[in-house]
Amino acid sequence: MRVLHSPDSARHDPALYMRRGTPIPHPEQAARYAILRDAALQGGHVLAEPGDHGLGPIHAVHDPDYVAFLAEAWTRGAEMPGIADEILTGAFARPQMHRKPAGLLGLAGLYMADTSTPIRAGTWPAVYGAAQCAVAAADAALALGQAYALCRPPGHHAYAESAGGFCFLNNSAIAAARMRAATGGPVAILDIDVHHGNGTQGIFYTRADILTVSVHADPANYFPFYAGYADETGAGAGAGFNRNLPLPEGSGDGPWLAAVEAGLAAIAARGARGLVVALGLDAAGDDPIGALSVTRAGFAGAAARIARAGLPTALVQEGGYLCAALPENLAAFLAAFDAART
Ligand code: Q9C
Ligand code: ZN
Repeated sequence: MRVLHSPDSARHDPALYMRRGTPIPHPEQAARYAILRDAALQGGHVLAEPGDHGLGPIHAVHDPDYVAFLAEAWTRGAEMPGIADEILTGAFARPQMHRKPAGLLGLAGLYMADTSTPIRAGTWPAVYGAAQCAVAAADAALALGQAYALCRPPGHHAYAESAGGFCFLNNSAIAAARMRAATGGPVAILDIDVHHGNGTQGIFYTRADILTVSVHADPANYFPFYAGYADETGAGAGAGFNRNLPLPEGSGDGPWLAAVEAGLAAIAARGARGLVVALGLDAAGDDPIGALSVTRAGFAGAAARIARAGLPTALVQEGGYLCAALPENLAAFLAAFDAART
């Protein structure tokens, strides 16, 4: 398996995160990058850096003003008196409030959904490098059959013009748009992160050429709360091209793999020419912020089923947080995918 990774990923290292009223060390830590990279290396996979494909593939799914905000925010930090290591606000625009302020603090609240996405000195290089990995993995998947993008920070909670849920640029959406352009489409995204891929759903909700399918813990009492329900099936030209498969909290391998199979059946029925897997590993039973109980064998089973779909496949890293199972589950997924392809 070709592994696309960017050392700049380690330059975004958020410090704290408010969880249920308590500040905790931010779960999406820079250490994830080296842990996932080393797991891939020890699995015998071939590591490569992505090259620079520019802003074009990013602008294919994101608002240019939002991208410019991410790229420039840290250099405008002097506009925020008292700023230390992070640009972050506690005041957020509501849907009824849609004026765009000039100042940096107000822009942060316009372009962010929550307090999990602080912008630090190294955030933009990390975010940009992760997006480049997604682009290069899409290209490699079409050339070689499959590739894995070790994207950090993750992306699937990012909408066209907002950050949230540890995500800034939607790496999976960027990869899918790249495959759509190269193949003529249609292409599909199968999101198996424990959290609903709300940003990805939002980006493609009215499009028929990029089918979005997400398997996740029921959002009725779990992040991202406000999207991810089974009755969200797409709108306009995209009606019927979004599929949500929420599972009860605590579900294990049996129901999770059944949902993955249902997602793959929906994708096969639409004749997709390429597949992006939003590969969160936080459905694991011992993930520190997870809500499902998937085992290493479960991840291997999902990988084999996905590989057997026979599509050019870009695996794009999403969530999956620090625990003993994290590198084991990545290694198991990549090994099972390769085994089912040979
Ligand atoms: N008390 C990804 O896995 N945490 N993002 C909500 C509420 C937000 C996860 C906790 C989780 C975001 C890419
Ligand atoms: Zn997640």
